[in-house]
Amino acid sequence: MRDAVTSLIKNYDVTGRYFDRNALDRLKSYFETGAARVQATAVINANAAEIVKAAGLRLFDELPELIRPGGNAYTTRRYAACLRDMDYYLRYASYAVVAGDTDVLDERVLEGLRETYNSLGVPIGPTVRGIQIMKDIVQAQLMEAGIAANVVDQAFDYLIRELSEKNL
Ligand SMILES: CCC1=C(C)/C(=C/C2=NC(=C\c3[nH]c(/C=C4\NC(=O)[C@H](C)[C@H]4CC)c(C)c3CCC(=O)O)/C(CCC(=O)O)=C2C)NC1=O
Repeated sequence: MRDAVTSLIKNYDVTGRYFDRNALDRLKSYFETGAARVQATAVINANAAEIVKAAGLRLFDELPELIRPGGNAYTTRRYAACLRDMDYYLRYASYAVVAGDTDVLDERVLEGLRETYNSLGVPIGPTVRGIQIMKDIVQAQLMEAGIAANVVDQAFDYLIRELSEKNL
């Protein structure tokens, strides 16, 4: 599992190069945003349960068929599984925010997920929507706390993009 620094080291070491201007710019940005990324994670941690709950309510409000008979989140067990998945996405997104890298998402979350979801009939589009709603809620909380909200973009956008693309 890699963070922004170890990813760069890996990429440059493969070809035996010293860091160039581009690498140094990326390192600079990683360190300059460090405090904001840690603060953003603290906000996510402190509000995780509330974020997941609010996002779930909003998602089922927008797409009520999910929790009606025949919907994938219908029955208490599947409703709970859905919210648990949202909690996974939020927690792993918070790790990726700290790491400044999406490798943890590939390794721990996205690997094999599509196959699992397809075999269980878990709909991808609504899952992606749920992640988008969590991103919106987190960003609103960060703005309220005076923390640069864009530090969470990379992590959430990566989850959204990877999940969407793999199922088109
Ligand atoms: C940390 C990495 C990780 C992920 C991501 C993960 C996801 C994951 N979600 C699952 C199920 C599920 N996931 C959902 C989710 C939803 N259904 C909907 O309609 C909504 C759109 C959506 C919520 C937003 C549901 C309902 C199930 C249960 C499906 C079933 O058992 O029929 C399963 C099958 C096994 C189980 O039920 O626990 C896995 C592995 N597990 C992991 O270890």
